[in-house]
Amino acid sequence: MRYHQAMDAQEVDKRFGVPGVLTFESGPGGLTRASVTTASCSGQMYLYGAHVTGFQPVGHKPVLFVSDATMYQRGKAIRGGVPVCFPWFGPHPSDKAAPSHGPARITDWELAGVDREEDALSLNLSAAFDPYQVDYRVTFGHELSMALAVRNTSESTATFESALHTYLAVGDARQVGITGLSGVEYLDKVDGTKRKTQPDQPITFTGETDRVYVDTGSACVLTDPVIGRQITVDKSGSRSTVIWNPWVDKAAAMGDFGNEEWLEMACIETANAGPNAVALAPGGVHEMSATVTLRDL
Ligand code: TA6
Repeated sequence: MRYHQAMDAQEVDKRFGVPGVLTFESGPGGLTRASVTTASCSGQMYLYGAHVTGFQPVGHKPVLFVSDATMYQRGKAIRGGVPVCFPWFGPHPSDKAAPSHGPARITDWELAGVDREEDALSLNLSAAFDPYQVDYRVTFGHELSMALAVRNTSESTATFESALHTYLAVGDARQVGITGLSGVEYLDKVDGTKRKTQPDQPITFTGETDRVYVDTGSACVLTDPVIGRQITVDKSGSRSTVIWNPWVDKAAAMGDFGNEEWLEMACIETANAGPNAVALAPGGVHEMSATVTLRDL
């Protein structure tokens, strides 16, 4: 039985809930929220936008950042967690009225099923964005893994961009370092989208940072000396990695983001964007996945 927003949270909980392990409730804005508790972690996601908003391995602090100022209302993306950007990244190339990062994160997804493993639990969601059918599997366990499978249902090649726009929670964005992209070229969106090359040194935040690293399949490691941990974002089926921190001015300009919250987050986004957009043959399927793991320092 597939869930659709037409069913209320109570009915979803009756059909898919597992007492003490997986519950569905009507969250802020009346959005149906899934709460997961396994032996290894707790997790949270909204069916609206198929939006993961929480992942906390047992004995660790929350891994994902969600703004205290986020709105939970249809038509607006939740600010933080892991927005699903699809089938375009950033502003629509031609339609100014089209939603930033595409409709996927402001769409009610169907819950197709739930799978339980040893100490992990997976939610399988799906949605259609013509001409694409998209299946999204999120597994909450020792790791957080997210896999986005896109099928082109049309008779001609279709080109899309995608991103799992992961907001990581950090102790102080000015003190984190991100490795894994040395020598990789990037489009610097705070400097006229100029193409540059990452020197052989960790990426640090000293101002607004908005970079699309291209032609890279590398994992990234964020080292956080304040919280005392390393977060690894590994990936497959992704040729772009976006690194973003809005810093002071952009944070102040965002209505759903606290003025000081830029200190508490860093985005490492698993993507196929810009020159790495995916041209998918008729009937073809493309899968992109991101896996987030923690290690204490
Ligand atoms: O991933 C970085 C980025 O493309 C930035 O340019 C910034 O716009 C951010 O996404 C957030 O976009 P949003 O539409 O969620 O405000």
